[in-house]
Amino acid sequence: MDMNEKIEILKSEFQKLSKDGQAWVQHLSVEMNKQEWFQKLPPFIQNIPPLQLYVALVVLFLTMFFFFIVRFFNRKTSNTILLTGLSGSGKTVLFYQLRDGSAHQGTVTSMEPNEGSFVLHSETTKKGKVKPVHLVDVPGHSRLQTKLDDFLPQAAGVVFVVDAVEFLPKSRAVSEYLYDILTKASVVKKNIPVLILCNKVDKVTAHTKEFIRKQLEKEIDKLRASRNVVSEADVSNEFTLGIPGETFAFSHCRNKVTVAEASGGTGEITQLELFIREHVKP
Ligand SMILES: Nc1nc2c(ncn2[C@@H]2O[C@H](COP(=O)(O)OP(=O)(O)OP(=O)(O)O)[C@@H](O)[C@H]2O)c(=O)[nH]1
Ligand SMILES: [Mg+2]
Repeated sequence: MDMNEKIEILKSEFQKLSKDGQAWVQHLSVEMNKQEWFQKLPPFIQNIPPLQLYVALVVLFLTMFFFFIVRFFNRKTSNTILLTGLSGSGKTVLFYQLRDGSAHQGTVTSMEPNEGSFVLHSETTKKGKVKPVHLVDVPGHSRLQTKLDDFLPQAAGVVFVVDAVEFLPKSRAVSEYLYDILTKASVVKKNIPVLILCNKVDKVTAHTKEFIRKQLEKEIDKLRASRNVVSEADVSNEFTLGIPGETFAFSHCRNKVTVAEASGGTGEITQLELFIREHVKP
């Protein structure tokens, strides 16, 4: 073996050694990381056999998945729409328009919720199977407004009917009732959509929906200030409305709040039907 050959062999040996060394150092640092990570876990977990740990994780995941599915379908399958609003705003007339396509002249102040499950009158000519809507007309009389709480947990949507003709003299009472609905835990937590329906637009003296929306936002802003003072004293489960420090707007609500027009008297209820079918799929 000449000198050159010896040098070559030495070189390759050295290269091999340094490669092994590098790999060994890498392996060591990974192992150390693993151990450090493992040591950070609480001792009782370190003592659990890995198989049990995996089973527990799988069970936890499946349970979460199950709850998610149940919630998802519960919400999607609800077909209840509530008609609310002050007495005389025209809820019962709207109820009959939706069901029969006629106004049933001569309705009186309702004393009981008016309930029914049916396919909307305008859809009766449609071919194929249409999912019925469960409609509840909750009386507007102040002593009967509490009936609303019985139906809210199952609601897919709430229609808040406002008399657009007699709006100004009643605007304070209208705002108070709407404020109560928008701050209810069952509405906020379940993100129930609310449609403010300005009714009786067949009359020339009816206010526009834009005017009514602005007035309501102003009134609710005032109410918010006065009610916040009260609710600091007695702890209630109600939610506060809007963004603190900003003038109230319906767009600040977590749930969707929209405004539309209708005339139960003349049967102009397209926007109402669209809202219903947006939240109760046919
Ligand atoms: N001009 C006009 N009048 C209407 C309209 N809808 C309802 N009305 C009248 O408003 C009055 C009250 O209507 P209702 O449907 O009984 O009101 P409600 O909201 O059910 O009232 P409560 O049952 O007391 O909560 C009736 O005299 C109706 O004829 C409408 O679109 N246009
Ligand atoms: Mg009624």
